[in-house]
Amino acid sequence: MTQALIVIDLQTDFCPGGRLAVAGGDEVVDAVNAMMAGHDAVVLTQDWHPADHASFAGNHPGAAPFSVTQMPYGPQVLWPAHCVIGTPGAAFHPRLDVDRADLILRKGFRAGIDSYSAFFENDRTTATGLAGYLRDRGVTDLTFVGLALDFCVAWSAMDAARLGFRARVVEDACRAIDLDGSLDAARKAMRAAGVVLA
Ligand code: VGL
Ligand code: ZN
Repeated sequence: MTQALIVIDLQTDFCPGGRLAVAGGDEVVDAVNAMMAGHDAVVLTQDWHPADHASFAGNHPGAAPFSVTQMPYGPQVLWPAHCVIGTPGAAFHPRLDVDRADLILRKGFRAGIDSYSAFFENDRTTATGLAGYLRDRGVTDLTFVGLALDFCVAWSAMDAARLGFRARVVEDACRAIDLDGSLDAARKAMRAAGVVLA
């Protein structure tokens, strides 16, 4: 058994004061740092969007943030602009132990497709390459922590389970956006997908 810790989007824009702040997002940093030592591999994901990204409400005239639009690949929440490539908001939380990471995986860099999951973009077919990386390293067991529990953490963990990894989410080391019941829905969907909620 080879275990990897997958730290999802622990970035300044998702922490209090950021452009898409998740309540208490910064509270998980110390717990996440402490968990790194207990894993054979540590992967950080980094939400990484160009300024003209299609998931930003500001790029859809008249659209309100947190409304839902139809993309060629299906429904998509329109977010406030966040994690724009090269901006301070896209940086990792300053206390996150970035030096300990084996791999930093950036996602969401194609202007036309959002990417919640660390494995597949939101069209559900464009792969990020993470599955191949983990398999090549012989990793079998994945523990997910970070932000946000009901979006990027949940989508990543469910994809992991579907791809045949053992997938576990440590909820204490996550925080949620909770948009219109999204947290309850994500918990149910994760359990149904075979993800262990710890
Ligand atoms: C996320 C919304 C948009 C996340 C990323 O990390 O959960 N949510 N981009
Ligand atoms: Zn994003």
